[in-house]
Amino acid sequence: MGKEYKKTKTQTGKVIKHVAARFVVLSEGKRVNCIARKKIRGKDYYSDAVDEILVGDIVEFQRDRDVFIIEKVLPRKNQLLRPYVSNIDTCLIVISPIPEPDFLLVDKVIVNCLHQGIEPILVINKVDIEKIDVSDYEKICPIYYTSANTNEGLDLLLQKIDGKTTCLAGQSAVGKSSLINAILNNNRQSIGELSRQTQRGTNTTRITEIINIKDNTYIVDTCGFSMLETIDIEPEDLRFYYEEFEEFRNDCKFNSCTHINEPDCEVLKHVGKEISLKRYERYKTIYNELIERRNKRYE
Ligand SMILES: Nc1nc2c(ncn2[C@@H]2O[C@H](COP(=O)(O)OP(=O)(O)OP(=O)(O)O)[C@@H](O)[C@H]2O)c(=O)[nH]1
Ligand SMILES: [Mg+2]
Ligand SMILES: [Zn+2]
Repeated sequence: MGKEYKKTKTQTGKVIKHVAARFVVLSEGKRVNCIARKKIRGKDYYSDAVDEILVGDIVEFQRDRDVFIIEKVLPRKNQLLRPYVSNIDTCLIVISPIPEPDFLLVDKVIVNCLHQGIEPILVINKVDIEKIDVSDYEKICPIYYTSANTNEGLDLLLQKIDGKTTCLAGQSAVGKSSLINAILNNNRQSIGELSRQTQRGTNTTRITEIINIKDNTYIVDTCGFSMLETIDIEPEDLRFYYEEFEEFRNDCKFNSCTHINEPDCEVLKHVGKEISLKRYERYKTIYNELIERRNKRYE
């Protein structure tokens, strides 16, 4: 028996691709083809934390004879449904002048991101056509202006997501795939190719690949609006995801004030001033949707 048949030391890497029973793990700059140890795929392996291996997972693997086997999935920072990936650090919420932005969707994604420990970043794409006014978001999240056509703003954006794993959210045709392609600046993934790959994007379809831009920087493309899975929070907790309420909420009469219709609500007094009226109205819309959903649950 040659030396190469011996079990080797444990290595760590990130799962960047999943096809059938094979996983591509990026480890120290090398792509390693791995398979999973059977027990990992059962729910009992890691209590309820891990029930399978997802793209985005950090895994430990070992060489066993001539195959590499994933032995362990390290605890996840988060796990998304759409896209179906784990360990996301930042989310680029892309809007553009065409199609016209839907800020209710933007706000829902922001809440969802904050809930999952993901930093939301607003990306205003297609600035070569027109710049959209997003002053409502200046205090809410970082804002980047880009054009996938002229490459404007791409360097700054790339700096922001350096060393992170990033997903994209945004209506169809705002330019998510174009931005990735412009960033990659090559034709490794054509727009058409990416669309085909993710177009089956129902809730259950898994994303098969995350793109390694450089070193520890990864990006996940998604088709259409993602990060919109039902916001898993109670309506009463929605207020905590609105940064602009923070400086006023301690002065509301009630600690439990949701700033909807309680008496002596300090937050309400600042709507239309420090607090954007439109953001506040959309807050109420999301609040009511969450109430409705809860009522349905108990019907
Ligand atoms: N003028 C202009 N057009 C752009 C820009 N970015 C993308 N486009 C165009 O917008 C269209 C849609 O771009 P995609 O990158 O496919 O959009 P997407 O967000 O990935 O769409 P889905 O995959 O359907 O969700 C294409 O025709 C692009 O050429 C930009 O910065 N400026
Ligand atoms: Mg796309
Ligand atoms: Zn209040």
